[in-house]
Amino acid sequence: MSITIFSQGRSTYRWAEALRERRPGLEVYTYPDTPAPEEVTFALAWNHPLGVFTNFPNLKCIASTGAGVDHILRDPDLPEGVQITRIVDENLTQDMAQFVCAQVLNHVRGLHAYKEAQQQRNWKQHSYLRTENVVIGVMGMGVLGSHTAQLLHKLGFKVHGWSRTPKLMEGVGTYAGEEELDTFLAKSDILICLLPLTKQTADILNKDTFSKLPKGAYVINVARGEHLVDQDLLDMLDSGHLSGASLDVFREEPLPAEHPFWGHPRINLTPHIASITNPASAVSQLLENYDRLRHGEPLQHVVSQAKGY
Ligand code: NDP
Ligand code: OXD
Repeated sequence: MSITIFSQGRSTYRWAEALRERRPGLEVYTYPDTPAPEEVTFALAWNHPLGVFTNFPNLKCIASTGAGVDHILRDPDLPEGVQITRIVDENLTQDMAQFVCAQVLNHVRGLHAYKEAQQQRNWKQHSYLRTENVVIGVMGMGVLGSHTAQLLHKLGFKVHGWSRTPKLMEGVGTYAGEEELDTFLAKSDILICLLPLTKQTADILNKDTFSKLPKGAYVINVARGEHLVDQDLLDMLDSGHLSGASLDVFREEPLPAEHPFWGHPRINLTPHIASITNPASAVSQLLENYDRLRHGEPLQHVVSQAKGY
């Protein structure tokens, strides 16, 4: 039995190092340097080359090195019967919630304006919104969304969430399913997307969705670039219906230099850093699953391939 890391666009070195440090003697390879493909039972994956797993006949588990698994499930040639797992990590959860709070506070306190004003040596005070007068809608009330909603609630915002199945959360209003989406949107001064990317959620941040938000709403997408219809966001910003957006994820990453988002005055852009999995912190759950697999025990954090998350 051995572990192989399949990753494009993200470094494999820290994962290999963390695995070897925590479990000296463990056979860890980095694709394509895999001497015996038939020995590989456990894969760590981020944006792997599509179809590659068909060359590994004894693969039993593909573990995403992130919280999302869309990059694995988009492969049409996944081996039958293989289990897919994802990272659920306290640090990742806290980092996401803190990043979103930072973006929200930056928006409600209008801090961008002061950066521009500083460059012009312009001393001018602006009024700002108080937290209790702002309603925040969180799309996706899973591990990351529910923690983010709770932290925003603690800061004093009015918060409500939207998910596929109904939830009960103290201090946070909840809506579920397509039938409650419009009511949820109509009340969201700030809309945060923390949905997984699935067939049902792709392109969900579109003109129709935005038009149901109150005028002047602000949008934060920290989930996946494919949730957002780029041109619809630009149109709604230019029409004045939306006041601004914070984007951390994009259809194409790195975002191409000629993309209009780069230079847009009302878009705040970060390079997919809202919350980054730290191998040193997350490696223990991967090794736990590796051991469970060897002992024929049920794995943790398995995703439903039917639901897509
Ligand atoms: P979870 O699987 O824990 O939560 C997903 C939530 O979305 C659940 O509440 C689920 O509803 C809801 N949902 C799924 N499908 C629908 C639908 N069709 N309609 C309404 N709600 C739906 O995921 P996480 O919270 O762990 O992560 C969310 C996403 O965040 C990841 O998939 C990833 O894409 C992104 N991410 C981004 C990072 C970054 O740095 N930018 C870092 C980490 C993750 P229900 O509860 O009813 O099942
Ligand atoms: C993740 C991510 O899914 O980094 O963890 O986007």
